Parts: sequence; structure tokens; C-alpha cells
Amino acid sequence: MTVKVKSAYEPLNELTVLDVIKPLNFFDTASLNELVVQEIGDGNLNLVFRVQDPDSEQALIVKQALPYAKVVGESWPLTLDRARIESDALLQEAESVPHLVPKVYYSDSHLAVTVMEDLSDHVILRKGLIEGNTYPLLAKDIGTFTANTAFYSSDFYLHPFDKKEQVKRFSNPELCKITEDLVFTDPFFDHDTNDFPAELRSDAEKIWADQELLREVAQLRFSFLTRAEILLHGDLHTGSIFVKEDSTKVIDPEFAFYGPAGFDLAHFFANLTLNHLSQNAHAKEPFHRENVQSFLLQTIEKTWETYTNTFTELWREKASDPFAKTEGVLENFLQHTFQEVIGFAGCEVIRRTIGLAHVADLDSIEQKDIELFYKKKALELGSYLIKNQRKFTSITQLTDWIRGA
Ligand code: SR1
Ligand code: MG
Repeated sequence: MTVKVKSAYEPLNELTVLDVIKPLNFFDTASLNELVVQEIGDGNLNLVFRVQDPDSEQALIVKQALPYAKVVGESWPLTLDRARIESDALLQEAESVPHLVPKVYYSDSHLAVTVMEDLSDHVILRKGLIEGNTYPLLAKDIGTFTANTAFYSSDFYLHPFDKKEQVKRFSNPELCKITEDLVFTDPFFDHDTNDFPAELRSDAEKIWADQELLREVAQLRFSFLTRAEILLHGDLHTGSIFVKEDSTKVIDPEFAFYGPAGFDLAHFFANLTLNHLSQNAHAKEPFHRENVQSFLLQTIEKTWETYTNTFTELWREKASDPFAKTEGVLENFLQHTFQEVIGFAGCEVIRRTIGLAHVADLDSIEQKDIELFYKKKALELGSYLIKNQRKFTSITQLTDWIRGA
């Protein structure tokens, strides 16, 4: 829809949201009063309204950025520009993988609003995984999503002028700063944003004192700060993916920016690994547990396989880089990406365990001593990945190691 209403910013509520959708003429119903509006946002940052016509069951989502981080409150101001970034990223992603993102019906950068497809027939992947469900399309879809969005946004494909325009368009300093702090800095120091029980203090102190580990983190952090390689989703954890048996949708790209190619895959793999660990507590029945855990590892393997195959095909057919046909250039890029996937994944595993933003996979383990046991394991695992990233040379070496760990 192309309607553009320029409006001054104010946080929406269940009534005023109707003023935003009125000009869109989305619903067949004549009376807007009949629509049912619910605020359903359970994330850290935004308001999310679902608007539904109870008769026809037609529905849409109105997402609005708040001028602060909801998870902390008004003391943490946050740019509204992230709403523009999110809708621009969804539109950009839809150019190569329209079936893997929600449709955007309308956006208003003044109101910091994106109106988009309702995906209530899907579930958030993290929730589905914690419940022990498996999703046959997940690996193929995320491999396809990451490869396409990477290739088409890269210098391998774009004219250098267009690439630089895109880097400007997706300049996202405030959201990047959140990641720089919460993923790559605070968990590696005794910082007051960290959040962990006293029983994990000695494990955290071991991390803070490990100079070899900190050197590697410093390098990964520097990569994140400086390597404007591809348009990233920027926050591709299992809470940013909606799934059902026959569909996958990647949502929430408000952290999108140009960054290092391994970052999104790392976050996806790290969150699958955390779920794998937590299944030892969640899945009580051994056969079921084995089934879910082997699905998770196969998903990591198949995602990487799909990513490399798809990226390679796109490279062969469409790369404009003058060195595209030079032997070993693509292989070097993929090899470097793979190594950073391992290192970035280690950082994500550690920050989800002792940093500010945790994951329900570990936090919802009912027995405290078991939760602590797996959190300690997660810290060991994350540290090992960071320190040994160069030792991993194939995806099955990684999944074998996770299985063994
Ligand atoms: C204050 S935001 C905390 C975390 O939530 C987002 O989803 C990102 O992962 C961020 O680090
Ligand atoms: Mg999010």
C-alpha cells in the first residue's frame, strides 16, 4: 500500500492504532469499531498491536518503536529511526526472499510505525523448540535467507556506488552500540549490566581473567565495528524467527546494518546450541530428547550447507567482482566467514548466559541446580568456541563437538 500519512510521534494505544490503519482500507468491514485490537508485544523494545476483524478473521500487525528500550524503561533512550531501518530491511530482504519475510503494508517514519502481515498462525521458533517441536524447512529457509541477503547486498554483486549508498541507508549506530556493549563488551568485564546468579560468579571471573579469550573477543568486536561486508539482519536469534510446519518468516530486523558476513549465522547457530544444551533438562523422555537434539545439529549442518551452496551458485551466475573467477577467492571468503561464525557464536552463547539479555531456553529450566549446571556448561562452551575458532574447519566438526560437549 502506498498511502503516506505524515504524523507527529506519539506512542499508540489500542484506540489510536485505528487512526493509523484507517486510511489503508485494509479491512473489508465498514466499521472500524468492530475491529479487535490487542497489544501483544513481548520483546525488549517495541509496542506490537494485532488488529483483527472477528468476522472475516483478516488481521494485521502494527509495530511501533518506543523512544526508549522497553526492557529497561525510559532511562534508556533509543532512536526511533530503528523503525525506518526495520521496514527498509524488510523491503530489501523481500527483493530476494519475499517468501521468508512478513509483507510490509505501510510504514511511517514519523510515527515509527510499520504495518505488516499478521503471522499469528506461526509460533516463535524459540518457543517451539523449547516445547520440543521440530521444523523440516528451517535449515533450508534460513540458509536461503542468509545467502541471498548476503550476496545481493555485497560488493561481490553491487556497484560500489550502490553498495556505499546502502551502507549509508542502513547506518544504525544506536542499535549497533547495544550489540557492541551487550554482546562484545560487558559480559567480558565485571560490568553492572551483567545479570547472573552468585553461583556463576567464579565462572564469570574466569572469563574476565582469561587474556587469550579476551584478545580473541577484542578481534571479533573489531570485526563487528569495522567490516561493512553485507546487510545483516543484526539480531538473528530464535526469537526473531516465526515458524510453522510449512513456513519460515524472519522478523524484527531493527538491528540491520552492514557488518561481517558470519554474524547472523553465528547468532542462529548459537541459539540452536543453547537450545540443544537446554533440551537435556526440558526433554524428559530420552528418545524424544535425542530426536530434538539431532534435529538441532542437522539444522546447523543443513543451514551452512544451504548457505554455501546458494552463495556459490549466486556467485557463479551473478558476481561482478573482477576476481570472481580467480581460483580460491570465493573459498577464502567462505572460509573466513566460517571462522567468524564460530567466534561470534561463542560471544553470543556467553552473553545470553551472564549478560543483560538472557534466553528462555536456559532461564526456564525448572530446577535451579540443573539450570546452573547447564549455564556453567554454556560458559565453557562459549569460551572454547572463541578460543578455538581457527581449529574448526568444517561444519560437521562443529556439530560433532557440540554433540560431545
Ligand atoms: C536492550 S535490547 C537487548 C537485546 O534484545 C535484542 O533482541 C538484542 O538481542 C539485544 O541485545
Ligand atoms: Mg527483536
